[in-house]
Amino acid sequence: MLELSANIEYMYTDRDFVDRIDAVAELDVPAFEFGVWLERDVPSIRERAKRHRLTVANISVDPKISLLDADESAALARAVRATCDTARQFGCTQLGLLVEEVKLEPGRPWFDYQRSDRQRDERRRQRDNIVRALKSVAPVAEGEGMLLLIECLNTLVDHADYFIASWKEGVSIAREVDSPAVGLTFDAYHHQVNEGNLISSLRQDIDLIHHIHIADVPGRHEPGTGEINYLNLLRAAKQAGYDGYLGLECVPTKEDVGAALAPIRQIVDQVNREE
Ligand SMILES: [Mn+2]
Repeated sequence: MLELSANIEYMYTDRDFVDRIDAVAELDVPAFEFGVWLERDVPSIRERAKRHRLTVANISVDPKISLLDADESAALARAVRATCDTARQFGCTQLGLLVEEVKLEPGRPWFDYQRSDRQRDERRRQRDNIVRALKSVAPVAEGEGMLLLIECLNTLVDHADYFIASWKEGVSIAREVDSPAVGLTFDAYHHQVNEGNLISSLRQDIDLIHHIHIADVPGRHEPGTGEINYLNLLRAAKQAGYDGYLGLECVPTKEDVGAALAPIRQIVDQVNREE
């Protein structure tokens, strides 16, 4: 069954962070998620989630550590351990992990790095560092019963210097790590901005996809405001065997968030009813 999870970093931003959980409960969505947690009031978040019987679907590994840098492996292991401890308090078993940014030449599009041998070699070295870093922390996550989910972000609109700009590269990294504790978040918004081909990607690599993020293009607003056909996409996800959360990482266009989310809720209900 597909279930919505509201990302409270993106909605109700005029409210105190913990109070946003009350707003999610009023929406009658079963789960919420957020990113980094070190500067958040973890006990209050836990208490509020429990009060409303809401699931915490996903949090991010914190502090953010660059997986591109081979010297950071001890810091990464510490961050993963600490995040597992926090996630356990919420009953959350999925940890988002961003690999961070290429710092060679900020603002340069990733495909430009293919032009010289030196740049190609540097990118190759950084890619291998990501694989090595993930292999080193995979047993930690596995031992804790947690999933580490890397994510591809778009480099054309929002994250010019982020390393994993293509789904294929993210998949190749996860396949090389080859751990049941390491998979991918499929972010339909980022994927559509950088490369499109959403349904094919999703079908082909569904075994690695443990979480889905949704928003529409352009603008990262709620599904239904742009060019992504969420009925067909979510139907394909369900038919391929996806059975999990759809993290709403969108900035609603309406003050009435419930009204903004009505179309995607209708789509999720419809897809869930289908055989
Ligand atoms: Mn995302």
